[in-house]
Amino acid sequence: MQKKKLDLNEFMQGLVERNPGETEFHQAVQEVAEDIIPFVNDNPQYMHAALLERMTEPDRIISFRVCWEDDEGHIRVNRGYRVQYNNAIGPYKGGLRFHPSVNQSVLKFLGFEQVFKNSLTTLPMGGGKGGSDFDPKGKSDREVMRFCQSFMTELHKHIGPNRDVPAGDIGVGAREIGYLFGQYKRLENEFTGTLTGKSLEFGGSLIRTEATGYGTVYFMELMLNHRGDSLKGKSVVISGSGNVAQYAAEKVLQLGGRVLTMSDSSGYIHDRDGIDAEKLAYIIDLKTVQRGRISAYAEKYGCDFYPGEKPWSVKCDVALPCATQNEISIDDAKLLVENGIMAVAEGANMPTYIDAIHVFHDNKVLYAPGKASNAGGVAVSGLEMSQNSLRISWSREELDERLRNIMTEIHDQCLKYGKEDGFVDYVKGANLAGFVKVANAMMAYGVI
Ligand code: NDP
Ligand code: 2IT
Repeated sequence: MQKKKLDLNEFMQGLVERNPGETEFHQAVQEVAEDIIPFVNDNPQYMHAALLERMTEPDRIISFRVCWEDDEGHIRVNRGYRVQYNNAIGPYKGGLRFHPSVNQSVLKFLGFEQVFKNSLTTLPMGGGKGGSDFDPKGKSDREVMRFCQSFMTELHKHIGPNRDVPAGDIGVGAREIGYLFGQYKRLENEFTGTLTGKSLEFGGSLIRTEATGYGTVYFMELMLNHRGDSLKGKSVVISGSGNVAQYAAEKVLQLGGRVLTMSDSSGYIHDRDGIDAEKLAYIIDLKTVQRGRISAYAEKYGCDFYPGEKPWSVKCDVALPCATQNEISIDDAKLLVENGIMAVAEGANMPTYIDAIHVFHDNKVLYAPGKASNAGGVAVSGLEMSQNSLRISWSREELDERLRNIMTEIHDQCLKYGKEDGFVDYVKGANLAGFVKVANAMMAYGVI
């Protein structure tokens, strides 16, 4: 039977009806479908196999109650999830997010993006994402531990080194991974590489902490090099001050750029003298050890703090959004363009609204979507899995080299599928390259 060509609006209408209210998920699919639908219509083998329809439906979603006791003895209830999105090219792989905004829509968008991202890394990893609406902010270490143990008491049934390998994301760092892995190991009575982002003492990989931020900046440098330019001497605006933002800032400094801003959910700091290595060390301590607010930086170094604002009005050459989804609106994008922005690389997942992406494209701004530019984190997670399976650990230099090679391969794939008339559409490049590998694997399996 001949199948009718796909129409973007009709496709999206069906998706919205099947997934009511899941606006983040709709947005992530729309961004991909804008490129994939014309491609699928031109490549009937994918259209007849209903690949896009299949890839927009997760393999399964697990949702569960997480009960824990706070320090005052009150019983607390949160909701935990794991979205096992697609394992066509490897075990499900992706982070866990602990943040009050977590819901099914957010995790479906993240799981969907992860499938394409992991495909781009060249490593054999499927896509998944999970987490909880639990807020680690303001909780004691013991409360976080009790929550993590309860969360893992359910999650452990669904994960494993060849099934599903979670890692960190917003609100899940070394502390949480330690508690989660400890409980997993206790329940399974097995020491396997079932989580990544582990500490070095128990199977973690060098460079994993730095990988997402470093990889994002390597990707930015590759985009600029492709235009005959580099980061050296460029002014850089960064949002966020967590794991990704910290190591993006570090790599910018190493490559000779100037970091002007960082932020958290309460506002941003603008340091006109630049955030140097010493000031960055203060930020890393402030956010990871003291778990404080970014405004403390402004007090300490006497610079401006803008409560409740995002940093996009600061004039810069390069922007690195590294906080969360939907932080660059169409008006922010217009302002960045007016102020002469050259390039944007996403450290965060989906920080830019679709209409803002169009503004960057219309103005020939180099723009790298997160699924390409922030793939360094999950790539080094993949390398952590390899090291765990081999029961060895590679050196820092070797891992950094592998990370740089993977970012270069991702950039090459974007050029292959996204370069037209001298301009590189990195969104199209990443979407098509990510899609083809997963689609071909799914075709080989038949109708499942
Ligand atoms: P962290 O929890 O370490 O840091 C998150 C940062 O973003 C903090 O500065 C936080 O501020 C800020 N933030 C979080 N939510 C909001 C919000 N709703 N509004 C404004 N600011 C917010 O997380 P990561 O650095 O690990 O993650 C940052 C982004 O990078 C996320 O989009 C994540 O999905 C993505 N990512 C992470 C990878 C990783 O390996 N960790 C890999 C690839 C992508 P505050 O301290 O006030 O909460
Ligand atoms: O969004 C991401 O790629 C991550 N949070 C990292 C996932 C991982 O498995 O390392």
